[in-house]
Amino acid sequence: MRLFEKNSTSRLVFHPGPAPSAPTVEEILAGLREQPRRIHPKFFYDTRGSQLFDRITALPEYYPTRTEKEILHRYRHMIAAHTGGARLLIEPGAGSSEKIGLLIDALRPSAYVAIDIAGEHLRAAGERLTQRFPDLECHALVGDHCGALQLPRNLPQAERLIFYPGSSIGNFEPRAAAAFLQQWRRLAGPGGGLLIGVDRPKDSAVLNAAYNDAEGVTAAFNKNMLTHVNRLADGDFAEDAFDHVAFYNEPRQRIEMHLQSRFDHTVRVGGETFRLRAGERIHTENSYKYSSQAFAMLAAGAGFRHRRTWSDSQGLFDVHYLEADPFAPGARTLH
Ligand code: AVJ
Repeated sequence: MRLFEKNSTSRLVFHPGPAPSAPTVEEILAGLREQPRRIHPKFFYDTRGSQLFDRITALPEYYPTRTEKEILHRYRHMIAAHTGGARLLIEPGAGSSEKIGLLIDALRPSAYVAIDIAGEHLRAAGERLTQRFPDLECHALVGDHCGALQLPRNLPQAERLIFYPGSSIGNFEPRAAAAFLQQWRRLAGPGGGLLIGVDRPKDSAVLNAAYNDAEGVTAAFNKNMLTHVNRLADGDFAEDAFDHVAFYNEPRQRIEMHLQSRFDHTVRVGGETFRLRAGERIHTENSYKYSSQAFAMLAAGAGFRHRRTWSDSQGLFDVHYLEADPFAPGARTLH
């Protein structure tokens, strides 16, 4: 397997990841055997899923993306003043790399590493970015950022800045989110930082609308996961045998997404049979919301020092800048 492909015309270095392995199929089966059944949200993002998510970000009801972009654009110079330039910029779960485009001129990174599970989507995004910023050294690394991250060798030895926008941290259970932030503090290393987007708790009506858009794009995004799973694990799920269910669980401060079976039926996945009753739900995503204080505390517990928060005028969304705390336990390791 070639470790990387260098595009002759652009400064994009593409690092193809390992082929989906048996653990992926086993992971899907393990989730489906659970009660309630569940499928990990990372399986939303095949090429069609990534395209549907791009459509979600443009929906009138789905405020997080445009609100975060507004914050990044409005405060880009202040953000750069806090982070300092010439950093090695690392973006796990980069998707279409649209948001980083708002910051490149201000941050002037030594290089940019985009990591995503959807290889073709990642390569296309990398091509677009290097066309827009011809001097940018851009690495596209295919990989699952929920797992252990192995960065390519021969990257610039600069202080690191991890960029994690979109409130994707909300997909993790709070305890797992803390463990994830710890892993990133190690990845950031001494003098490293984290620039992270976090959606705040708010009125249920606003949140429920954001995950139940009138056009039905979120429903299509949710159901497309079944078609992706069929391809990955030799399944025979039928999308129209399910209804999209999404609601704000206020006490847990999270959006929950499920796929609800319309009638009793059986599905076969990876050689196993699953009996689904009418009304039975498969859990597909949690999206936790954090107040500014709650997130600063979570990050502090993971060894980050809170430096600064930028928010929009309506207080819907936060962009936090945190620095790796050199005195935090285990701070010295670098990956
Ligand atoms: C990409 C995980 C941040 O939870 O808001 C959008 C995914 N799910 N609509 C979110 C999503 C339904 C999104 N994140």
